[in-house]
This record gives sequence, structure tokens and C-alpha cells, in this order.
Amino acid sequence: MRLSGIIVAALAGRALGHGDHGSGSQRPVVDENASWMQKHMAEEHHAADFDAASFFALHDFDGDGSWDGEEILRTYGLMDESNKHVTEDRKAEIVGVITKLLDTNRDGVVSRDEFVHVIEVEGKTLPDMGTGPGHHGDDEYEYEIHHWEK
Ligand SMILES: [Ca+2]
Ligand SMILES: [Ca+2]
Repeated sequence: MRLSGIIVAALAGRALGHGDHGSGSQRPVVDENASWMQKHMAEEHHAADFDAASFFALHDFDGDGSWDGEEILRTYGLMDESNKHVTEDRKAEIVGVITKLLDTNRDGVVSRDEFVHVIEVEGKTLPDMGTGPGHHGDDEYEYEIHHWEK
């Protein structure tokens, strides 16, 4: 019994990724080799397990069923202070890369079905565009939407 207890503790320690070092105890720690999507979900949304549809819904900030360029930028943290040095040209380039990857019917926006198909059927993943983990506060966005509508 004692031995199995030790094994369980060791496995739990691995799963939590050394959660007792430092402050991120509620943050799932992902492997260094995890995709950008997995890192983003772990670091920004504290979610270790998700599917393409929930990833899509979480980043369809206005809930209209498709991703436009601004939502792609926000997903990548490009509406955040930490990326304010990124030039407009680079932002347009990032939107272009992501749109090219996901917008399979070329209508300029990424639908939920397109996203789910590319991720789950084609087995692709969102590339790391070098913009960090993708900071985007939903509360902040609500405020901005409200602000812009005035
Ligand atoms: Ca949308
Ligand atoms: Ca489309």
C-alpha cells in the first residue's frame, strides 16, 4: 500500500508539473514541445484539455460564429500592451498567415466549421507567431466594445 501511494504521488507531481515551485499552482504546466494553442490555453485560460470547437468559441469574442482579423489579432495577444511595439505591417502579415491557414473558402473570415476542420481533420495547429502566449483579457474587451459603440 505504501509503495502504491508513492507511485500515485509521483504521478500526480508529474501531472501538475512541479506545481509546488512558485506561484502558478492553478495554472496547468504544459510541455515545452506543446503547440502554441496548448500553451495559450494553459497559460491564458488555465485549461489543459480543450477541443477545437471550444478553442474557437473562446476566441470568437463577439460570438458571431466567425473569426475576423481583429479577433485573430486579439487571440495572439496583439491588442495587448505587451505587444504594442508590433508594427501594423507585421499584424497584417500575421492575420494573413492565419487566414490563409484557416479560411478555406476564402471569404475573408474563419468560420467555426473551417477552424474545426483544419485543426481536427487536417491535424494542423495554430503556429507560434512569436507574439508571446497571447494575452487578452475578456473583461477589457467587453469594455472596449462598449466604448467603441458609443
Ligand atoms: Ca467573431
Ligand atoms: Ca471562411
